[in-house]
Amino acid sequence: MKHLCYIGLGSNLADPQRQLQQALSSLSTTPGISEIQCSRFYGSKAVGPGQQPDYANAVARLTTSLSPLALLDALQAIENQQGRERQVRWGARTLDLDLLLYSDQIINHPRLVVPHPRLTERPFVLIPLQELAPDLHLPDGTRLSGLLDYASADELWPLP
Ligand code: ROI
Repeated sequence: MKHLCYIGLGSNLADPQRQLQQALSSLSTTPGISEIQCSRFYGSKAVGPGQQPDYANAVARLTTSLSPLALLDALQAIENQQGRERQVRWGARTLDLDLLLYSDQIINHPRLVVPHPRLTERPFVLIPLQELAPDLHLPDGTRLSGLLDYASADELWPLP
């Protein structure tokens, strides 16, 4: 059984655009993952407490035969390969890979909540997601384009 998934990519350390490229390359060679497409890369102001560098953000769509937790393991392995250190919640990071949507499943597991709980409030997720899937609905029926009416694009810009 194949599932259509969306992954949020973010980095604000150690050449963020290169981190996203490397992550896409690693995803493309992960067994059980195919048909990867990525939005443009966007620059964005850090959301969250304190001062930290601007982010590079993107959203990728892929097809997978992996279960949600196996996909999560694969994403965390790629984060770790790229030197992710889990120290401060909401701190700067070399690479963040968030499982945003797993077909139309609603998942509440101690390790994984899907749809991603903060998806609907983050322009740096909503805008690249909209670019890939303008007609997307969330599993509860919410239209993505309706959420975008509230997303301010001020803090987000396409990277060259
Ligand atoms: N802010 C932006 N702009 N982009 C992110 O990917 C991002 N990721 C995070 C926090 C620290 C919440 N802020 C972010 O985890």
